[in-house]
Amino acid sequence: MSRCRALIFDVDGTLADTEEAHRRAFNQAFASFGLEWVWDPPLYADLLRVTGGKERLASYLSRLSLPQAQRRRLNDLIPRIHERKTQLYRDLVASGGLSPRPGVRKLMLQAREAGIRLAIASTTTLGNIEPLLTSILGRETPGWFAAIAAGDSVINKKPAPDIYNVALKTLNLDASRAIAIEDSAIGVQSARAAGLFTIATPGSWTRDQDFVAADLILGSLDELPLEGLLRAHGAAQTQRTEHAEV
Ligand code: XBP
Ligand code: MG
Repeated sequence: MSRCRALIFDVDGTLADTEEAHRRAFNQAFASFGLEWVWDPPLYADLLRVTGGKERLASYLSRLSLPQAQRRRLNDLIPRIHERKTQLYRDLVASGGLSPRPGVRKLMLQAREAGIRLAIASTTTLGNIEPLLTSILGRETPGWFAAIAAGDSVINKKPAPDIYNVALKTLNLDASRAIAIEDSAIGVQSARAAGLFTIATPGSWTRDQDFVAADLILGSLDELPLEGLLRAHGAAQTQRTEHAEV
């Protein structure tokens, strides 16, 4: 029997396929600062190995060969570029082109009906989350979440476990009592490092990554109802307890 009391969702790529909107917002922000940087899809897929927009920008900058004074000036500009990118991203989200990935809404409704709490653990900027939830799932949905852990509330972003630990602390739950849902290998690493049973639902940007660390891999959340997820969680917990006792 599963003792799961919460589902903790990642955001980008898990709730919706948002990375194209992030990519476009980055490129629009670069243009507005007169920078000739263009992050095309293959480059962006590679840059996704660094989570967090500001960290991603710093990592990109470190790849460029630049005179020291210019590097310093651009490094100092990162917070402003990122602030602009965040505005542009929210505008794109508000324009309404995004939809939830299959099964997301149904799973949330099933969990609410079963008295299982919902939470979020994401590296994206905290202020991006409410507009996204409102846009893809409906105006009332931000209120469905008992914990929203995001962005700069931790120093070490995914793959570190910190953001999941913040969510668990807010929920006042041990890791064994929750399930994490992720779309990327880095996210799975983060959730597993926090001790969570972790379901991977790879998306368009992450399909080719290595999900060996995940407890369960699904094409989408539509593939298994809540009951099935709880059964898999219960079986894994029993196995872990037996393993610990040997
Ligand atoms: C995915 C990310 C995010 C976004 C950018 O986060 O890496 O950093 O690409 O967001 P998750 P910001 O899958 O954990 O939600 O620019 O707001 O940092
Ligand atoms: Mg993600």
